[in-house]
Amino acid sequence: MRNVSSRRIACFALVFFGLMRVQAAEPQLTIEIKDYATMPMTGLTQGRGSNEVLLARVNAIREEPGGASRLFVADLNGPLYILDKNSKKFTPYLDFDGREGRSGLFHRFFIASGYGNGLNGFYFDPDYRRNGKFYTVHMEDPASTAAAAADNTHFPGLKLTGYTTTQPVKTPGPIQNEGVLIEWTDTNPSNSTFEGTARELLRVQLNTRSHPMGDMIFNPTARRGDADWRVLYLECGDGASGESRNVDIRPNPQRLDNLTGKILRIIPDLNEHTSASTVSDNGRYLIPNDNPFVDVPGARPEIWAYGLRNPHRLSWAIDPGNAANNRLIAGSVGLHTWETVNIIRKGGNYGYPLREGNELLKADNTTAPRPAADTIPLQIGAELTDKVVTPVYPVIQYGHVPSGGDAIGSGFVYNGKAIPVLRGKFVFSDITTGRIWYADYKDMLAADDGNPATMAPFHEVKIRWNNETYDTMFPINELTYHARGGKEVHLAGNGTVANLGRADDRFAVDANGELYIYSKSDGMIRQVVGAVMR
Ligand SMILES: [Ca+2]
Ligand SMILES: [Ca+2]
Repeated sequence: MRNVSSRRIACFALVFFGLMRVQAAEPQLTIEIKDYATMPMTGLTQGRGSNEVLLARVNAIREEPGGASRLFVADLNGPLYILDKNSKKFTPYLDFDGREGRSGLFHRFFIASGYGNGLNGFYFDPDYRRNGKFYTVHMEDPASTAAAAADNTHFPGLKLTGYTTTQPVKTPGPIQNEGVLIEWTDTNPSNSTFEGTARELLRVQLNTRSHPMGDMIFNPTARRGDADWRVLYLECGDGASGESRNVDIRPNPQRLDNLTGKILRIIPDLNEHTSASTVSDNGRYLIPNDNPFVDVPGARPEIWAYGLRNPHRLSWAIDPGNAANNRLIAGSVGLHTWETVNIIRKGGNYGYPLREGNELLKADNTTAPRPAADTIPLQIGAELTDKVVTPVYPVIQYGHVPSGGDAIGSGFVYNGKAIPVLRGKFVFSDITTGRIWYADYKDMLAADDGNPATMAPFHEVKIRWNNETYDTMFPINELTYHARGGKEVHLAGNGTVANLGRADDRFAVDANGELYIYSKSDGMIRQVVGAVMR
């Protein structure tokens, strides 16, 4: 009897101290968020499809350089706003939605279906304070019979003399969408209206409405005289070619003769780096001579990295001591199995659609263990070459499982000053579930080791909002969606893991590196105002 009791006590003690050990080894990070700004509603409180019922399709938030205290905010549905950081007032700056008699700029603008369609991307030129330049990416319907030219009727400050569209860069197979990159020059950045000129730089064919072109970024520590100064990194999704059963388009992310499923690197300004670049086919931008495929016959010289499905969010991790150690990070949405965070290497082949996460992706779109000889053919056109390359693998991956999610959002290595506990942490979201995780950036660097089996550990983050603590953003978004008048029972869209709709959450950073989280479902921008680890 005594033996049994002491065994029980010993057992209890083991469990108790075991739990203590687990708790001590795995402290819980909780971030505190506050409502920051309520987006003007561009969706419907009750509607059809997955896009209409998102209250505002906020998709990019960038702080104006130079300390003007203004955020520029893009809504996929068309508007580009200026948001005053003090008054929280939104001022419409440009509107891209010129469909069917609407008052915006582009009559072929497309938003009707596909989660990522509309005004997808917005970024300031690093020299914006001097030159007033910024860049946008939007989607157009090439089958539209509307006029292709921009229409400045409602934006008379836009001078269109000499404005012409470009020939689209061809993508093998049937085409549903075109992604359009435009450079804008505002001659007076100090006011809240646009006056100046625009140049279409690039137009890319996409096979379907899914996984378009969108996010872009400049290396934030590059200065005048550096090779990366004013050099634009632009992601282009695979247009859903890689999962297609149509074998004529399935290899597109692997083929170096097209721009889909790629990270691109170009110099938008024809007067920059002129001695270290060549002029693009369409004459509108320059291609740096140190891009990896400039000397490969048949390959598109714009390509910086490839073999990606939907690398829709880019960020830079900065080494303040040595800019050569800066790393470009891409979150890429997976098919049925793995969501991934990738450290982008020059010329890297990220394997898709022959790999997903660190597994083999088969022709039936299921995964299997990697082959013993882990190489894939170098492919430029329709035929394979006799060369092979070793794929580059993610540094973080999570599955489509109850503890995981459906679609990676965006993430940033926190570089701000207000919340010291977040420093050195890569904080990222899952779009549908509204889950938030962090990984230590040093673990991500360690996982970028050429070994597909090693990944950075990541840790779930809880969320404090209005004096309650939540496991995910989902209930916060759903409460707010209903509080703003949303009439649907659940949030819009599909998610296998999230089940009832999509929370639709992503992170952004301001000029000080402070974090914001924004959501399409409830059309809200929230600021991360604190964090505790205990
Ligand atoms: Ca202006
Ligand atoms: Ca690894």
